[in-house]
Amino acid sequence: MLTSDEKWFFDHHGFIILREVVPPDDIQRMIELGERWHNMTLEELPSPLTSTSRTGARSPTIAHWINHVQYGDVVFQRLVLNVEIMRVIIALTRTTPCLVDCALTKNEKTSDDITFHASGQDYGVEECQPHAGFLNAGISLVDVPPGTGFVCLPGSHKRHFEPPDDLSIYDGPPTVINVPVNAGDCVIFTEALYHGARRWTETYPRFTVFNRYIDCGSHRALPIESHKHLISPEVYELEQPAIRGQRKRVVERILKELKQDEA
Ligand SMILES: O=C(O)CCC(=O)C(=O)O
Repeated sequence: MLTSDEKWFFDHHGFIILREVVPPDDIQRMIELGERWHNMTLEELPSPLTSTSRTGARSPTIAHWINHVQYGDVVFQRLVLNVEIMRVIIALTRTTPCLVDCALTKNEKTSDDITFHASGQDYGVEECQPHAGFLNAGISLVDVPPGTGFVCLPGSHKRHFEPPDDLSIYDGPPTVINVPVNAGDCVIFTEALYHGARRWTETYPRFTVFNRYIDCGSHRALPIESHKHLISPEVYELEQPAIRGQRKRVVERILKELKQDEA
């Protein structure tokens, strides 16, 4: 499912970039919904959409995100099932992915930057296949020029040694790299990789969809049974607990489609 170059790149860097994987009409629709929902209060958001960035003791200038957007419009369900993205997610989760979050984030010039953080230490290679326990597919809906947006410490997902405390997201290569992308590009990274985001610099807002997956297991919040009718059976199944050795029907369908494309 992954080419030799992709395996090498992911193992070496902790992320992979997929270019132009989302159709322009879908990007436009997601931006329109992003503009609409981000102008709403928590109470105004259509149920079951919510925002954990607006609850608790978070900074008022944090880059806000809206969770459960796949229940808000089919365009986000198409993104969850995007074959190019799922090809990589299925491979890196050893064919047992569980969708645990689907969030639409808006960064403005006034939004806080995001310092380096990482989660889990479960990156590994088994029978020549890289795998990760917690993956994030960040799909950019806008062009993100060099100098702003996603940054990481390439290779830090191996976690053999912890990075020094004094590294800044504004440091440069070779330790820190910034990943410029265009609208429709997707950066898939393991959450074990130290990553963050530089302050947004452009006049238009930065919209990104972050779809998160785990390799086996389940998530407490998903699926949302009371709103199951708002998502397709395939997205519902993707949110179901994933069990090692048991392939979901949606995974089988995508693998079959990929095989047919190859032939
Ligand atoms: O905005 C970004 O590109 C990074 C987001 C991030 O740090 C995260 O989702 O954990």
